[in-house]
Amino acid sequence: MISMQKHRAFVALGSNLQNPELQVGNAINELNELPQTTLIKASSLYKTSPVGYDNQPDFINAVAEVETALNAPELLDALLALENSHGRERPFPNAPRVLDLDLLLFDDVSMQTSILTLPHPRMHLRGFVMQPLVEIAPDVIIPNIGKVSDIAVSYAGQSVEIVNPDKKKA
Ligand code: PH2
Ligand code: MG
Ligand code: MG
Repeated sequence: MISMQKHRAFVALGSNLQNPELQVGNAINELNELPQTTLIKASSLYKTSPVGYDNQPDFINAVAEVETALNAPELLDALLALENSHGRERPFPNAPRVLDLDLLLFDDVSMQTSILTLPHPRMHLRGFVMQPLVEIAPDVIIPNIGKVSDIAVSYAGQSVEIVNPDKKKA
């Protein structure tokens, strides 16, 4: 029997269209349905102000940890297919979206190809990624950058607030 190598990966989820809390909540569960992939942990949902292109609604963001026997390009393809199944469109860079799934980390892989850069090159600069990540994986090392809990300190000008389920309106 061929032994399948298991990998540990972290995925950033984001949405700011069409009921973002539902989009991100459903997508977290759907990560567990991807081929050869198991959801290990998911962060809380966070309400975050837009970074990069300001003139758009606030986002819901989260980070999830998965175990997978897919390789990194296969996992990336599966994430793009999941985005598409939620009706993702790409009218222009950083446009509002129903679902964005970004591969942040894949084991301790550091690589740069035309389709995929690991670790995600901007992850450590983004509060909407680092705050959920430090909640579930403070001890993880970002290759060439450092330990998550050392990096996730302050992100001037960006609002990142945990969505407290108890405070949700019925
Ligand atoms: N994603 C971006 C650009 N800006 N801002 C927030 N708050 N959340 C995001 O997920 C996000 C963003 C590009 O993918
Ligand atoms: Mg993104
Ligand atoms: Mg993306």
